[in-house]
Amino acid sequence: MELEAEFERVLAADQRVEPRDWMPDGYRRTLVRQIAQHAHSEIIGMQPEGNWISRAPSLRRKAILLAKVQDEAGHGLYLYAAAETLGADRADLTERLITGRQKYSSIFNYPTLTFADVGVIGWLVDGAAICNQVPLCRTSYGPYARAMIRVCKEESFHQRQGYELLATMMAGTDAQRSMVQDAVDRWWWPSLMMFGPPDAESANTERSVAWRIKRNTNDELRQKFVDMTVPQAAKLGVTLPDPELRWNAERGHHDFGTPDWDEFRRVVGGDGPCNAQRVAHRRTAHEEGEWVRAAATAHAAKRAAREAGAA
Ligand code: BYC
Repeated sequence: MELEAEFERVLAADQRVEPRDWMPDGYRRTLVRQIAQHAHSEIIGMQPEGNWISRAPSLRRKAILLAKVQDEAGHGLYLYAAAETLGADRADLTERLITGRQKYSSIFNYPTLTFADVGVIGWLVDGAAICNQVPLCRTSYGPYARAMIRVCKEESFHQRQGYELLATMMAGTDAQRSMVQDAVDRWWWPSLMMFGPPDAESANTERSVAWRIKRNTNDELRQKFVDMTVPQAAKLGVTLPDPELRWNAERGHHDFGTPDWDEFRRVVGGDGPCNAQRVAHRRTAHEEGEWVRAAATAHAAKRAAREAGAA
């Protein structure tokens, strides 16, 4: 009772819960679920853009893309480390990902067909990620909140590089401009789906907001993203593919159409355009990396034995 009261006091005072503090089992389970899913998204998220590293149109674009994809790997590592502070085992989380027992973001199950997709992922997908993750810098679990601070700084850079790439293409030829518009048409609705199902259908939001794990609901953040993106689209000179999109002066927000939630459910359920390919690729990388893990473990053991001998 005392421990629970202390936990509630920490939440009410908007302080952080730390790894050694008492916490309800459901709070721990929810965090492991969300953080693991988030970590898996960063790691799987390397694949769609990684597809273009060897075919980037210039050395400059290749260097930028390499750095960005490498950042995503780093984000995955911070997040797996945050999950470990809750008692999760990283090898077990990876096993759950490659056997389809844990989710990752729906957005990474769509193909990257042209180099404009690299720009649109930076602009829209990283833009959506920022909207979702900036509030998570104030999430109630300390290690997750602290990981998010660095992640958000890097995501802001990613978003800017995407926008800069698109602005360059929009100032190019007609063929480049239509490539950008085609990519925007394909990625707009999946980007809106990143925020999760509508609040009325979101099983976890109410509990997670009460625990201050989530600081906003899915619909609040989706609205914020639309409001933020519309003027950027106008500045770029692209059209967002939604005939219902318009400013609503009364609400002080943009009205917008309804994403295809059947498609969302299909993609989350494993039946998107690239689900099988993404998981198979991750599984192969994991299996082919076995010798690296074995070598690192053997090296650590040898070093520990040498140090024990010297002592
Ligand atoms: N895709 O009750 P709800 C990145 C699941 S990384 C797949 O609203 P919650 C980036 C949800 O898990 C992007 N599944 O859930 C990386 C739940 O299923 P379970 C990832 C989704 O957790 C590289 C069920 O649907 N970002 O940005 O309260 C390059 C019901 O949903 C999705 C994060 O993970 C989805 N889109 O809210 C570039 C951020 N949406 O687990 C960029 C952290 C929902 O009950 N996560 N589901 O079986 C969150 O903020 C929350 O987990 C969500 C969902 C808003 C995503």
